[in-house]
Amino acid sequence: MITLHHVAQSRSFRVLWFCHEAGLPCQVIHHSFFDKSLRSPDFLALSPAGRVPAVQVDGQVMFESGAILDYLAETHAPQFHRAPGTADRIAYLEWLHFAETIAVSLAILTKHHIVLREDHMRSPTVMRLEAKRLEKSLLAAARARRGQGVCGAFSAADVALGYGLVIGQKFLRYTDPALTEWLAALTARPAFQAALAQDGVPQIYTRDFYEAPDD
Ligand SMILES: N[C@@H](CCC(=O)N[C@@H](CS)C(=O)NCC(=O)O)C(=O)O
Repeated sequence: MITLHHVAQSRSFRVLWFCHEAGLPCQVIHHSFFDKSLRSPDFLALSPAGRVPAVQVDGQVMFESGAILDYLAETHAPQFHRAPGTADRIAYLEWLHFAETIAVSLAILTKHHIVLREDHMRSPTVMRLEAKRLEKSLLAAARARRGQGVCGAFSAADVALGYGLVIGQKFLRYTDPALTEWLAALTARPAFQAALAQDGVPQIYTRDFYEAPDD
């Protein structure tokens, strides 16, 4: 049994989704960004910077979503892993980690659209620039797909990237078929739908779309 410390719509969704893909039993502990529970000594013992996800698995504690997916795939779901020496190993590592390149753009956009509440703190220029960078990154991943995923058959890298594609819709209107077809394929997966049903009450993105204001 995996215990997942989770906040709805956050990167911990990657782990929740992966557990459903892999059929791994997972107990979800829902947290909030607003009640200081992520700053409690108990939580900081699991995740030293107070971030989600954190998991308890195999008698160990882990933080960092990419590392967690890689570990779970390697140890519990080898069909979603690409081991050293296998053909897709390099692509697997590249895209698993590139998912954080995408997540950095999401974090910047989230900060400027949502976290910074006063208009004078927000930058429409940063909003537009980062949305462009996000689109380029998502297109790079979308065009790397071969069949079910960026390493051929579906892998942990596709879950990590897929979270970025799903949340990216809050800031970008997808028109390129590479993005719309990828999104449709991911969101049609039963494991994605099962994870979504368990995600919890939206905490971060309460609107369907965040428009960059004109200067
Ligand atoms: N690279 C880390 C990022 C973790 C992270 O920043 N998580 C965000 C939610 S998406 C968080 O917990 N933020 C709370 C905070 O910054 O205090 C990962 O992928 O696990």
